[in-house]
Amino acid sequence: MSYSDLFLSTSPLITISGEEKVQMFGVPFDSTSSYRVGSRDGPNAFRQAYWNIEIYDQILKVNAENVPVKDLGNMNLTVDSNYMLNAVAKVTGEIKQGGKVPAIIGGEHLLTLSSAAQFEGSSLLVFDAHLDYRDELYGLRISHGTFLRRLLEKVKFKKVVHAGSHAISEMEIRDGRKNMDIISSFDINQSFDNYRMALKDMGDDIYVSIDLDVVDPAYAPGVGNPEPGGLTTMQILNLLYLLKDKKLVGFDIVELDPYFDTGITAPLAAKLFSILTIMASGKR
Ligand SMILES: [Mn+2]
Repeated sequence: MSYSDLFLSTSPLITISGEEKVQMFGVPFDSTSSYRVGSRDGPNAFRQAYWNIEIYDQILKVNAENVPVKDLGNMNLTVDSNYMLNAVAKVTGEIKQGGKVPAIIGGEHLLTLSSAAQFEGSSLLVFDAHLDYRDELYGLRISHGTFLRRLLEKVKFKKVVHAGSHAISEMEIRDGRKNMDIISSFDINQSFDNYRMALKDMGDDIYVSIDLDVVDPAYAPGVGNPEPGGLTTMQILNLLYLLKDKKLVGFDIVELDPYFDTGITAPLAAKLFSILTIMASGKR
């Protein structure tokens, strides 16, 4: 029996059959969420949106409906962080070992602590309103508000770039700066130059993690911790298109909370997924 047999169930899936490069799974987990819970139901809201948007890409000139994807289903429901982190590490590692690109839909950002850890030596690109670089949050050292600090304590990446921040603490920016390039949403709103420059030093292999709260609540209300001052939809799309010559080794899209969505955020998550899937499949 494989880890995916052990940890994943199958229910309405977005599999597009063929010789796939990308294998996705959902992580219905939100038990360290510090504000609005509900992202445990993000993966299925994402799938529903994915089947209902147009996924021909006008920039990449590729129809994502013709790009094979295997949907492995959702991880077993749990409220135990250690169970979730172990399962995500094992399944992500198994997908990687099989020569495929893991794509993970959250669920809260804590899952990235395990998924990105499978790609030591690659570069890490995080889009997030928050730095998630606290030492602890509400009594937890393992939390969606501390994951990036925990990750960088144990895993050595070639380079770490954090893009789109607009909700940070002084301690996080002071400590975080030592280990990563931090490019705020305000900076990006002025110019993409710093982002382009940072990408140059990242090498080819990049793991991408997108917390949907990097996008302004006007464009993405369905998240756990909305913060005003975020990117526009067009900005996040254009930032992703700049990755088209990179090799995406894995990616995740997290913090989709359907209970606060108004039909906007899930389709955005689906659109971001289709772009990353086309690029990760080498079709661009
Ligand atoms: Mn986050």
